[in-house]
Amino acid sequence: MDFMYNEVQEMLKDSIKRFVEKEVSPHVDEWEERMEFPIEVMKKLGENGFLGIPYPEEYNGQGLGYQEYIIVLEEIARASASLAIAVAVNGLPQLIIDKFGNEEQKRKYLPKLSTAEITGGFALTEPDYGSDAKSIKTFAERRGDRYIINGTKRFISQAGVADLYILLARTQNTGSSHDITAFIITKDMKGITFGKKERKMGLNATATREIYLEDVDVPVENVVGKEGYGFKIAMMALDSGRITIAATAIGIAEAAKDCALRYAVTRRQFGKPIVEFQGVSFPLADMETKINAARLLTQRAAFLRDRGLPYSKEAAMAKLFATDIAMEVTTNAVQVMGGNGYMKDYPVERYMREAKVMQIVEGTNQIQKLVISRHMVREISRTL
Ligand code: COS
Repeated sequence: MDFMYNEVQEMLKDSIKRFVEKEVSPHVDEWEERMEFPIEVMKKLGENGFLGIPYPEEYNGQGLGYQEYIIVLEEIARASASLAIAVAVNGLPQLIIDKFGNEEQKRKYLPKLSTAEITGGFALTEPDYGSDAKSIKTFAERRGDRYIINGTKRFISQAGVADLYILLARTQNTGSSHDITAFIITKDMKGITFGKKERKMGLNATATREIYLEDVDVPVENVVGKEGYGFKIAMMALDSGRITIAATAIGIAEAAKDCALRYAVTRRQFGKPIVEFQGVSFPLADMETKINAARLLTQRAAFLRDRGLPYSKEAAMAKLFATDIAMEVTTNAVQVMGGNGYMKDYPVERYMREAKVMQIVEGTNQIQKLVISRHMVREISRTL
């Protein structure tokens, strides 16, 4: 086990930091205010290789791993959680096509997703089925070499912005998770429309919309993996996605801690910097400790994934812990900064709003506890 970044990881951290300072940080307030997604910056991330980090070089990837990918996500999230989430969401079709797609699908889509020539999304959730993902109702009826898909997807990040989506739909109606199939659908397909932009607590630069599918005619070659294998594909993708959400949450927490710390050493009350009061310095110490612990958990999940070892429980633990501490850290950062923390003149109130959704996306933290405890029961059962 090695707790130091290697040379490649150090270089990557430096280059993404420089990119973020130049292309992201100066514009974040404007993107959030105008609720506009910076697609041109996403494209620059792609052109600079940051979107293809854990994918094979033959498909325009960097041939690295999740340990490198989370370095990039954390740095982006320190400046813009909206952009980090868009990168993480783009990663779901990337990893699904990379892991489960056939050669033709990989050649057709992976290089473009890695360079952001096209961007991607993931459509699982429906108005009536969120945590209970295996009960989705969107239906794909097989007719010869086509599927006709009808249904509604809800809370889809980047819907309307992304060009391509991995969409989960039932292909049978027995109620089993084995009825679900993963499809590649594209924005331009006839019968696909998008709902209004949802008004959200945070991440306002990203678009969240419903997707309506009315007799969408999808060729059989757009099935990813096999018919009936979609639920497992979605679950495995979410295992990886949870690592990216943990990294995003750590980025938000780091940014909040930095802001609070800078404030605490410069703000004076009762004749001295407020950091000299334990009521301020101890919460800062807790922030630093918990952020570091969350990063270690996240790095461990990424380490296991990169080695092809089981990591589902570790990814859930990383997501649970990192997002919970991001909520705690951002809330306490606002508190350390008092009235100024509550004002929009400082970014900590935004970090607090952004941290909240991290406890919800890619499986609520209650679902993470379900996943973790089921693994624990399975592990102990083997010894009984
Ligand atoms: N990897 C591979 N297969 C998995 C898996 C995983 N991580 N998790 C579940 N499966 C498989 C199970 O092995 C089971 O397969 P078999 O029927 O062949 O035995 C099948 O999937 C059904 O699993 P399970 O019975 O555990 O399903 P449940 O409905 O009880 O629970 C949860 C699954 C709740 C964990 C799942 O629905 C979930 O993660 N929900 C949250 C969804 C989510 O994260 N949404 C976010 C929106 S997308 S951003």
